[in-house]
Amino acid sequence: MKVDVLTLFPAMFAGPMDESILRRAQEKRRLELTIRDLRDWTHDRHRTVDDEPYGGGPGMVLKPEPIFEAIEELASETTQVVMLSPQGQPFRQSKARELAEHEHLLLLCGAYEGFDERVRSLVNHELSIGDYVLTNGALPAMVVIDAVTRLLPGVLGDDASSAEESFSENLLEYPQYTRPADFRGMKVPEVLLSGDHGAVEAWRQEQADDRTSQRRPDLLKERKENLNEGQ
Ligand code: 9WO
Repeated sequence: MKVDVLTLFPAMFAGPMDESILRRAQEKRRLELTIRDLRDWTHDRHRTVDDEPYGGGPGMVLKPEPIFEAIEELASETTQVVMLSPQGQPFRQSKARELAEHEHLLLLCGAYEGFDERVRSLVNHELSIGDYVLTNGALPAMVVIDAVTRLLPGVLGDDASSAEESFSENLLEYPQYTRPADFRGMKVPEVLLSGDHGAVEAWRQEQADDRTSQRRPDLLKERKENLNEGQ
């Protein structure tokens, strides 16, 4: 998969995108990631990318010209243009799976007060990673890259990928433990030491259901609806 990122802050991507799974995915040529500075598509001495909002109001708005020129240069018929924005649909694992099926993603990172509305005419997906105020769209773009890259064939080992498959969008993970069995008097549940795989599986399912109903009843509701619909 090829991923191009259009941002005003390329340097923000240096650390996270060069470590761990994302680094290995690039070394294994499963991911071709290019971080691009939006200012490279400006033509004035000051490399202007923003301007005051029509109608007045605080802050500045990202101009359409540089973004249109960049997309027209970088996108092809196999490209999915993804806008990261507080106004986008919530980014979920199902969307990560959908995006992982495409050959080329072009991620647009917002800044200032956001994009000129006309940019949305070129966008295939508009995504938000959550309802909180951020500095710009760089971190959300990294979240999307991380979630999608893990789903690419050959990126995760077999065990990890099966763990990925076990993740159900509507169920929280069960509690995890590792050595020592007794840490400062806090003991690992006996069932996990029993060697009874059936009992372990049943305990994990029960724990996941309990944890989900206590912490995320919204997910449980959606899970029941999906099960009723036979999904
Ligand atoms: C404004 C806002 C309003 C109501 C609820 C949440 C909110 N978040 C923001 C916000 O983060 N403002 C922006 C910061 C202004 C445009 C540049 N910034 C930004 C955030 N670009 N993209 C994002 C973003 C946030 C969450 N998910 C994806 C992208």
